[in-house]
Amino acid sequence: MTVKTSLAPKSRVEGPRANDALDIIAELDDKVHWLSAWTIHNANHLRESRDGLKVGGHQASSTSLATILSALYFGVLNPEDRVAVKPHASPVFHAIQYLSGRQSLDQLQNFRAFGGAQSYPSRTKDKDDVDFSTGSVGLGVAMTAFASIAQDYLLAHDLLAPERAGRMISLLGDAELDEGNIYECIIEGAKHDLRNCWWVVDYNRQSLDATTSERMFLRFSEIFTAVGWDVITLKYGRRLEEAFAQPGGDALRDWIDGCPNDLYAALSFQGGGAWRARILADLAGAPGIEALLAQHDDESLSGLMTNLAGHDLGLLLDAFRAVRDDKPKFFIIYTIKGFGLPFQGHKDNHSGLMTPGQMEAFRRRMGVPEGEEWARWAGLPRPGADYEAFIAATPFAARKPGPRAPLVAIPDAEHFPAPSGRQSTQVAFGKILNDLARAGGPLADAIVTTSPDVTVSTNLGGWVNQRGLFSTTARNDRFREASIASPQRWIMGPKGQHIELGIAESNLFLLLGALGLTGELFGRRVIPIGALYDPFINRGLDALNYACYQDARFLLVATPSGLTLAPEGGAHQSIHTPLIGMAQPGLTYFEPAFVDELTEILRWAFGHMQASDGGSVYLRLSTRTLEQPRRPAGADWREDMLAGAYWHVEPGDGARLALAYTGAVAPEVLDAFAQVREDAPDAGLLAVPSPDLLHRDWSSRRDRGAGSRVHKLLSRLAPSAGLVTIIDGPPSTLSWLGGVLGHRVASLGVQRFGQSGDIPALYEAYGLDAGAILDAVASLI
Ligand SMILES: Cc1ncc(C[n+]2csc(CCOP(=O)(O)OP(=O)(O)O)c2C)c(N)n1
Ligand SMILES: [Mg+2]
Repeated sequence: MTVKTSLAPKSRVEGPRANDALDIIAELDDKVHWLSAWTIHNANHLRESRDGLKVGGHQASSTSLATILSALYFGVLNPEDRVAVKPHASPVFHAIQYLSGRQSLDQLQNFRAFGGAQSYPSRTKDKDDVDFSTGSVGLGVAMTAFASIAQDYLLAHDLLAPERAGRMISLLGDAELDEGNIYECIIEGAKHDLRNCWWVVDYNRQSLDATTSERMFLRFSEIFTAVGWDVITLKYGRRLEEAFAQPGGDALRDWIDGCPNDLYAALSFQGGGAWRARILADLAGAPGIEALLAQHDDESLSGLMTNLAGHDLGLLLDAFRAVRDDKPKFFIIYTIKGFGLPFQGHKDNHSGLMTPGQMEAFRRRMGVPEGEEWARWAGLPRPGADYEAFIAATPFAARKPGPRAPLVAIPDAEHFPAPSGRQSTQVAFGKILNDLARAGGPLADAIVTTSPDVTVSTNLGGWVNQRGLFSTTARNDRFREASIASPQRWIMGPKGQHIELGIAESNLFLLLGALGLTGELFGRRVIPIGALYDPFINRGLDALNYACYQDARFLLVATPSGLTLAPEGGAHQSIHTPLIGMAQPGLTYFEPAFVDELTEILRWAFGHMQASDGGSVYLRLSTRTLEQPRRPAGADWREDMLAGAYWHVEPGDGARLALAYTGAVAPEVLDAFAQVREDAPDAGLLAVPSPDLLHRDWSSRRDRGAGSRVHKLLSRLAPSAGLVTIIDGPPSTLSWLGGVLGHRVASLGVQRFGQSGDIPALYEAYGLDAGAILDAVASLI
């Protein structure tokens, strides 16, 4: 089976009304230009300012992309298509939504204000229908590719009907192409037969600081062609093409083709007189050129010379509608930054704002009546009802919010048996997934795992053996066919449930982001699980943050972690990841020591990932094998554990001492604790599998934490008690416990880079062994 053939693009605005439609879209596009500039102007010059800060917004970046966006939304997009809009063209997106009746005036008037439309399109914060958040450049771009792979996964698993599939489209700035994650993404795309993905570059040859390097379009073209994309370059608008067809036109075209970016930009800023002088000087004596330029006064010449493809609506519509296949498309569309505004082409225009005087001139030029600046149709040549009817008939208008994706049932606790005997949390995690795969059921069928080339070493092998690798085409395991012994059985096909990635952690988080949004984007939920080495979270951190910012739901299993990775040394031992886990919104961090904790956490996580007020979950696991605890009969530790901490050994009331620990350092803690109890028999031992949940509950309360879970737990101790905290990670993960009730605290953890060794040597050197714990106890007593 292959999923390659099922989806053809379907543009529906065509046929006899096409010319009329072009005029209407052009009129709407004028309004989009106006409203986006006005929205920014209002935020900066008209709305009351309480703090005197410049509000900002990007008039130059917006006008650069406006016509491309108008073409897409009013003439090309289908309801199933999903779009990532260049972050600083947010006002254009909101203007289009406003004209389409999907955005309120109040939101536009409060652009960049608290509760108003966001500076950059935001799935979670904007009130209109943003498909993908953008902001950190490059990430929204790659997100569309991974969303397309996620869509193919759903199609192949019969979770999405082919007619519900769409094109995943990114509108990006040319400087975004400097971000390395773009290239990691397209390499991965090539491996996964990426399709139905368009990247549309607003090629204005300006970044934030300056005009960009020459002839990069050639390099981009080569790179994208090499990884299997169709590259479509749209350079000149039709007015310029007509000029090129006249006598002198060839010379003019050659001159523009050879014109350096900065000169072209500077002339665009200077206008008709400067264009004329420069071209006549450079092309003196070229036949026909003088007559060609003489047809235009300065204003007309300026319009002609800036008539690039990205500002030619008809050309754009034709180009987008000409796409008939699902091969990925890379559009390089020439534009002018600040097009039509007084600072067009100026190298400093990125954050330029029109002055009130310039805005007034712009209003008059756009034919917007004074006092009707916000009115949807004011100044346009037709009655408003015509525009409303037109927009209502566009294909995109048929987009409706879908019902909430159905929940995936989570099996009862007895289906999550805790593997017994000496275990590491990493091995136990692999076994639990393996058992789930074998037992089958809705949860096992909904899980999709992924890993950046560490599937085997993070112990997902058993799961993959049973559920196979996802690939749009079937492929057998040749090693197996040749009877070569291997514990791994890598059978690939459209029904596989593991997506194997190359070693690029940024791709892992973007894929988790896309898979974690399938419920929202495609109406069907999958349960994504990503496995990687804990230290390499840092490599993909911005993409992780980005996935969480969009409220994507996934389980991140990071293993091994900390100094317990002993012989692997300092390059692989993670230190500060617990603080990432605590500080990252949208992500709940757990670091269980024991397997019975892990199974409880996993069941909770599968629910939390699906709850409307839930989020993603990060498990920091270890390869260290630990003796599993025998819990006293009837002990009820589970509820406290899932809230972050429980008394592993209850303290006596008013006890003078407690140890609090997180994770795989448990054996040293238990050893030290046994010795402590000889002198202080009422001392308590607090297990803290989620410093994150515990801290969040405590710090988010307005009663200074008095009603918090940790307050209740620590109230068992005497006010003067000492508290020793221990984690194979930053001591600050737990040191705050001393602030809850003012207990004296000594915090042990790792504050220097690691190195090779065995665990006893490292824990001794870094002050985490039983001796160090006892020393800390002594210092408090
Ligand atoms: C990761 C990241 N780094 C830096 C920025 C700040 N920044 C915003 S836009 C931009 C460059 C804009 O150039 P381009 O992508 O060409 O867009 P244009 O405005 O020219 O359309 C930069 C550096 C950012 N948003 N994200
Ligand atoms: Mg640019």
